[in-house]
Amino acid sequence: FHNEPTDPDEAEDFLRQLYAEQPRLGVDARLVAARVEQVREQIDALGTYAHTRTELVHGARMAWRNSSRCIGRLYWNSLVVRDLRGVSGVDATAEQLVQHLQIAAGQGKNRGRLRPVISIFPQAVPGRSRTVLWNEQLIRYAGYRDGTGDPLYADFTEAVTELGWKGKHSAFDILPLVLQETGQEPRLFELPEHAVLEVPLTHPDLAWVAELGLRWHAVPAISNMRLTIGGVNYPLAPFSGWYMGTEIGARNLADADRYDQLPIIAERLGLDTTRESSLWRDRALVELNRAVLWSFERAGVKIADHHTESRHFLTHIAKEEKAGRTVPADWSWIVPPLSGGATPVFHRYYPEADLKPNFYLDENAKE
Ligand code: HEM
Ligand code: NRG
Repeated sequence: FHNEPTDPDEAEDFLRQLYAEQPRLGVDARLVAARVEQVREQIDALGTYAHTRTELVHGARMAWRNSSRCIGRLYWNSLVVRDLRGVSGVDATAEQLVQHLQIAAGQGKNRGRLRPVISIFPQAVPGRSRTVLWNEQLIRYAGYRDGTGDPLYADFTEAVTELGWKGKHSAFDILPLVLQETGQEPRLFELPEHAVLEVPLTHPDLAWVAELGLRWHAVPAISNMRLTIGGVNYPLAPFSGWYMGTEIGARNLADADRYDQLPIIAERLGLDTTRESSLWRDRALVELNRAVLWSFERAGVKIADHHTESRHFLTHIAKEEKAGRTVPADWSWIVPPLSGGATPVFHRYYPEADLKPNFYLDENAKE
């Protein structure tokens, strides 16, 4: 349940690291020692302690920096941190989640200029109830038993249907948020249209791609990972940046157990799907990924291609090493699912340390 008392040694490690790597905060050794002492006293008395605003902001950025599976870490130090530690209850939480999506997508003339954002809700406190979000991501598409939509969310869709939700039964129905106060019934919150930026897919050369009716949402906002900073757990801390095109074009729309579009595209391309050696899957993948990147770019919505993002990741490693830090990374997640060997991240290994602060996936958050 992750609301055991805070480990004081983990708190101390974090505080010492933070104030050592941020000399600009002007906190000298004596002040760090005093802060460590104060935190130990708070933990003794209350079972946990409260971060200062600086500790929260920098702790969240360090958690991103330590995320071994993330190729997008070059911009870790500019993460926008929303301090929502004072927000609880299903209604206020839902309102702030909607606001997260609006800030992340950019507003007014900046709509489409995506900004990396994290919204941090109250920390876990021993014995205290909290507001739980069921959704894995803030924006996801429903999946129906007849195969319509995203099969990955068929169980979730069934669960919200039992709670009274009714989808339009299109291939891209946005699922509602499900929020639950400990000990109470879950409540559904439909995302308002203005909070969900989406891009319909077209293709630079193949006009028929538009007829497939494919689309994807602009903001990937993971909402089921626990943020841990200095021994304090934040069970609800959704974060978002922007997509790398392959996440959509080589996985979400391509996987056989997701939208499974490769056979459809290969057929429209007139390829020989009876022989694997025609490489019809590969050719369909390339066209689908071109469609994703082209459509987002034309719509003015930030997206990254896997070649550029791979180069940025190596730049990130070089910068970090200059700062005296190693970059833990998980090869099998870092290497893109398309043209792996054509990107520079493929041709090397990475240290695999589990550093904190970090994000962790807990067992199914609901119930
Ligand atoms: C995973 C890219 C921002 C934390 C990933 C993955 C990609 C990616 C491609 C692998 C996803 C998969 O294979 O399903 C990016 C890009 C960003 C970005 C292009 C643009 C700014 C962020 C931010 C955070 C973050 C802002 C947190 C503050 C993570 C974490 C994972 C991850 C924790 C692992 C998720 C899991 O275990 O399921 N990222 N990311 N990323 N990213 Fe990033
Ligand atoms: N593959 C998932 C999203 C995982 C995280 N990716 C990001 N994160 N780009 C999907 O929805 O396809 N981010 O915070 O930008």
